[in-house]
Amino acid sequence: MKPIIGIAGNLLTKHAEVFHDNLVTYTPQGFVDGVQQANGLPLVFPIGNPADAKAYIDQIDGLLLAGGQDVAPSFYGAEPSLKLQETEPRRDFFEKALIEEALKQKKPIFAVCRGIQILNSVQGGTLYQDLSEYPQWSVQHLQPSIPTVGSHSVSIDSKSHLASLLGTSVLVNSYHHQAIKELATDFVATAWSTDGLVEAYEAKDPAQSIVAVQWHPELMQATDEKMQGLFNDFIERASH
Ligand SMILES: [Mn+2]
Repeated sequence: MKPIIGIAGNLLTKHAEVFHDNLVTYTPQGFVDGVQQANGLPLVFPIGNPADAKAYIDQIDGLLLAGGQDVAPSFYGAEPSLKLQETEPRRDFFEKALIEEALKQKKPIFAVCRGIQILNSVQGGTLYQDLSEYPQWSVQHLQPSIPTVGSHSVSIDSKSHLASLLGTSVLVNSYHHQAIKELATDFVATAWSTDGLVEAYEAKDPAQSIVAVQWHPELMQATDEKMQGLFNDFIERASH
């Protein structure tokens, strides 16, 4: 049996001509490709009623949290700063319910970009709303170049699960203007950019199987075996 991977989908809220201005539910293709190439069965969840989270999580072996909008600052007790970008509160509340149910059922989680941020927010952590407001973050985290190639390095804790997959240093792509500020106490940071920003974390509780990364492995997996390796590992974790 192939493990079933629930992917929390997004809603295209900007009217797109190609869809005749209709609203469209979607997930970036790299998540589908990464899961399929790892022999998993992707299942995209449209944004829905938080009360349905259990019914969704009951059906899956792992939860994938994808990239997208900024998390609403109210989720971590902050007011919106001037450089906050688009938020989608319906997605925030639905994903919060999916996360809480997945943790309750101890289903493996793979969180990417916005995913690392909302997971941290739901568990009591906080975010930087825009890195340019803080001069200490001196590495470019919003790369203007193509996403298939990494731009900044991260150093990885040699004792982490992530290091067993990527080694202790790797080049990652970077498309985030927000980042982890205070990490939730349930998590332990496992990778940092050279300016000290948290780029990955895992769960402290060995009963929870979580890999969260700030970069976009789904945009590198087609050409980078190590990044496909994160998907292979997720499917492996979801197989138990
Ligand atoms: Mn980065």
